[in-house]
Amino acid sequence: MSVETKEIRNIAVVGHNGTGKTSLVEQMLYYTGAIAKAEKVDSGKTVSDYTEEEISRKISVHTSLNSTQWMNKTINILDTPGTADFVGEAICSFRTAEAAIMTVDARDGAQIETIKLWRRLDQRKKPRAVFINKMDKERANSRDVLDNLAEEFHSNFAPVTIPMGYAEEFKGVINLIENKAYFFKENGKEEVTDVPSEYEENVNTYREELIEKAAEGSDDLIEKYFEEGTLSDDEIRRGLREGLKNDSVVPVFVGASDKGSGITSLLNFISNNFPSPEGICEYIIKEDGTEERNYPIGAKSVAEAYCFKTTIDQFSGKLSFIKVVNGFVGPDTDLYNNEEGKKGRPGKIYRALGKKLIEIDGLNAGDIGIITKFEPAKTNSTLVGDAQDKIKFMALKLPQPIYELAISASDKKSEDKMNDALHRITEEDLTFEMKFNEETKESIIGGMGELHINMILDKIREKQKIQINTKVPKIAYRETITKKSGLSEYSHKKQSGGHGQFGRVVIEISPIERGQYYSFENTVKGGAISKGYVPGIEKGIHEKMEEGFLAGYPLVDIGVNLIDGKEHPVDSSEMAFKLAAKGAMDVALAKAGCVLLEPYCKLEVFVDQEYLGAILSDLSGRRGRVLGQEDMGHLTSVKAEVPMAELRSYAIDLKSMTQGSGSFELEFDHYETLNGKLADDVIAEAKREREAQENA
Ligand SMILES: Nc1nc2c(ncn2[C@@H]2O[C@H](COP(=O)(O)OP(=O)(O)OP(=O)(O)O)[C@@H](O)[C@H]2O)c(=O)[nH]1
Ligand SMILES: [Mg+2]
Repeated sequence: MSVETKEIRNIAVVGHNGTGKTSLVEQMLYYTGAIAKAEKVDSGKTVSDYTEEEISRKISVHTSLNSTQWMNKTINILDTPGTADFVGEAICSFRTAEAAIMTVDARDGAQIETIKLWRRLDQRKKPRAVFINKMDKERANSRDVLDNLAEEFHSNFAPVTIPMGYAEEFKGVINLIENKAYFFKENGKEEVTDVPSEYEENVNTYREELIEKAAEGSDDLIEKYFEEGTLSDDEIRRGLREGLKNDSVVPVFVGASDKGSGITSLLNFISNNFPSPEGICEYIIKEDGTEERNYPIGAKSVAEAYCFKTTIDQFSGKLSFIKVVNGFVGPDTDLYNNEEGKKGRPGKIYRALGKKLIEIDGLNAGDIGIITKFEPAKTNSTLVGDAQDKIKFMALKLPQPIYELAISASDKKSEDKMNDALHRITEEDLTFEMKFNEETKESIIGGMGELHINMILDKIREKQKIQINTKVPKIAYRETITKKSGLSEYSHKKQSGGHGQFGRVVIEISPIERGQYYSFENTVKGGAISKGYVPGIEKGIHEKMEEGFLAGYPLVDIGVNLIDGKEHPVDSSEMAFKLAAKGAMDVALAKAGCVLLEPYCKLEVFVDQEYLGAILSDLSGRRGRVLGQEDMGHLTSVKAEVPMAELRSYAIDLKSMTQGSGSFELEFDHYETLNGKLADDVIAEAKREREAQENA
């Protein structure tokens, strides 16, 4: 049934890979009665990891939506993958949920993805809690993790639950605000008791810490705490609730998610203290194109929603995950995608439990649900109930692909199948890109890492029964000139039977500003060339610019001045002038100091400090220029400019240099001149390829 805005809790469960997010969600669903039995991830039967690739690899790959009820609240839980290759899925969940739960391994504290995800949450000022998981493991130590988190992130971490024992001795958790002990029962739910006396001292110490941190939630509580040295139970709750909402306090829970420990306290806290969507501001795009976070959920009655995720389900077809920001969206609501001029009615509205869809009567402001086969929706689109409504919600900000491959199939039919399948994936997964590189004539796919790309290709190979070949993409070098050519002339003459061909062109070429590509000036005097032949000349110049001069890469940033020429009353034609212009370009280019340009990327690498030295020396070996470094707890981020040619296997190399822990972001930045032996190699390689093609 539809739920009032203030009764909704939207939560993104995020964290380093393998820290127990899916297990935690499974237990939350079990405790709240949404499912009859909690399964282990390794069994391949959890609600949330339901796709083939998730079951076979035992990791989450997609964000799943799971709705359940607890204490009269509807909790929409987005279970996200922790593996960096699928960060796009985590980002779409941040955008949508009002708060996050970060799972942290009780043995390891903040790991690389914890730190990176934390930074992403900081950028969005997203309220968050921490769940310190796997207390049942050897070496688990929640005290160390709390200290480590405080050191890494400088937030006010307020312990809400603390463990009773650890590793084999782990018995459950004590809830410091309820003052109750929750013993976990193997394959059952938690048993609540009074706090056993042996833990009293521990409880008192941690309660002091809780009160001190909860006070940070609001100015009047800080004052009261300073004056009186303590807070009442109600004030502690208020401090946590307000502090969580304004991101000044981070409540911390402990447990063992796949044993079902620590779950009740977390659920109680979510229902009582996590923010409802009511009045929380969404980001919109203003008319001038800038973004603003000033659009409170539930402030208007007209239906307004956005689509934050699309998947293609083999049975239900296209599923659009939507969040309603205002009004009500029911099966009969007219929804317009005004940007694309499309309109439709959802027909049916669903909540979800992983792959299971549960039909409901509709979604109020703040709620999240799914509509099927709804053509007007695609990821990032704004959907509104009024054709005149111009509101536009901000699109997801996703990182650029960092790993690219050139692909081809064995024959035309397979190629079509491959392209269709890949195209469908680009609709679902906005961190996956597919393009044809005009300059290198290759089909390129790009994604967030080797795993991401391999998984997509494996799936297509298997489903479509086609062979897909991959290779390292060619670098899109370019060519340009470094000086003026001086006058350069060429005559195209041919005498064959009847009409001959004649055209003479005199040009001068000169370098123009980087990024301007091409300019053309006609300074021919006294009608030496009729106007009608000039388009032919420009065509010839364009063709030459595309063909290149040194190594077959496109020429750029060249200004051409057409100075003089000659025509013949009978033998001249547009074609003759085109060929003459190409010839004149060859003459000019030979005199204009032609060089290769190579693409450079802006690179940001995130590594543990212990690998910093190795990373920096590796970057200099890759001709990189380090622009700066920034400490992020025990991680360091290194920003650098590096030639793209040196980064083609960086996704793999960085993993091996950092034992799998390092990661990076990458975007194309600019072109720079390539000289010397490296340039000679590129030119020689191009020549070899040309000859091989000619001989083939
Ligand atoms: N001993 C123990 N194992 C756990 C606990 N929680 C999860 N695990 C195990 O740790 C592994 C990873 O758990 P998942 O729930 O898949 O972790 P995740 O964070 O969802 O992983 P990704 O989604 O791939 O990032 C599985 O084998 C779980 O059974 C726990 O509290 N104790
Ligand atoms: Mg998972």
